Amino acid sequence: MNYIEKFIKSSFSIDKNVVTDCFLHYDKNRDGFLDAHEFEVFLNDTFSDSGGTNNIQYEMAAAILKQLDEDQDNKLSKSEFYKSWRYWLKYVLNPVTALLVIDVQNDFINGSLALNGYPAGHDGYDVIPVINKMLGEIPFDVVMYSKDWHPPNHISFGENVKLRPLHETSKVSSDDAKVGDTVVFRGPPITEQCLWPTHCVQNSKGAEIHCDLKIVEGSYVVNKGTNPEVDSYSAFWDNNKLSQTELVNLLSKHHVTDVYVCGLAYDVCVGFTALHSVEHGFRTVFIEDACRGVTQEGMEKMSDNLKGNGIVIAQSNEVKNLVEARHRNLQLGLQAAKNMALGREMAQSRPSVI
Ligand code: VGL
Ligand code: ZN
Repeated sequence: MNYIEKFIKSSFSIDKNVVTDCFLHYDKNRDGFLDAHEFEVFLNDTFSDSGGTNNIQYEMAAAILKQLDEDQDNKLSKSEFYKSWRYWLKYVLNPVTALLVIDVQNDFINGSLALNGYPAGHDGYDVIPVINKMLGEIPFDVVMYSKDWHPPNHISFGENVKLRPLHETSKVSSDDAKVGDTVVFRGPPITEQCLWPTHCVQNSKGAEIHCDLKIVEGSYVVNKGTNPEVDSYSAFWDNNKLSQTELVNLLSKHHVTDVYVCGLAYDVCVGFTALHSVEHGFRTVFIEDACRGVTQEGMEKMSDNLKGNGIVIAQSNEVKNLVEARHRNLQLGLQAAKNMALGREMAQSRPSVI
């Protein structure tokens, strides 16, 4: 057991003596600061999973230090360390987790938009046993299922292309437009739209969550894509970012820090939900083997996009250790540090109340 493990249990109480002991342990040269090297050793102990060591990249350590280091002198004072314990390490060691299960609906499995008819040739059904296993074994604090939930006159349906005028920049005319094409609607706002077959129509059989998916007690369902004028790949914002579902409020109400996403489809709705999740400041994990996609190229592009935005790509067999904070991932550590720095900046810029 490394030194930091001994402190984990006290991380809720944030006993000053415990924090001081920890600080002294890592302040090897006893100068009253954790310098960049000493901090790296601390990170190495904190972010190793119980099994082995996890090689801290130097840049990652520097990036985390930069966020925690209030006066930017490239070392942590005792007071900066206390604050970091309270507002950063606490969340690293005790995350509040949510699993978002995106659009595991009949239409994407054996209905009008069944993934097995698309270039990647994936079978949407295959996510179900993977997700059910996680739901049975992993103590997520919150579980949420999203449903693509379109009205019959929805803008994304190929058969509706003539319901709205196209913009002059549209490369395809309404007479030629077919499913699979991308058109541009005049709006306002001007809206680029990939045309899909009619799918997930509200209250239809195709819009139901597949009956083999486990629905846990106390979970939530969020509908998306309900506005006929705009598509919504993400379960947070619509594609034009004009409105949000209740999802972010729901997660905030539960004090969720970490969002895990899975479901259908990798390169469309799961991917965009993950991107918006990290944009909201949630530490975000994309569970790759619990997703299936539309095209190989789309999935590769999405994967790069996710990584470039600080989202952790994990496999389902790694999730339990992450959720229980036995495995502590550095990238997620960096996100928590950024959130702490943001909170500090907001507190400093807030006008004081008289
Ligand atoms: C989706 C295409 C159209 C999805 C929804 O859930 O990934 N894809 N609408
Ligand atoms: Zn849709």
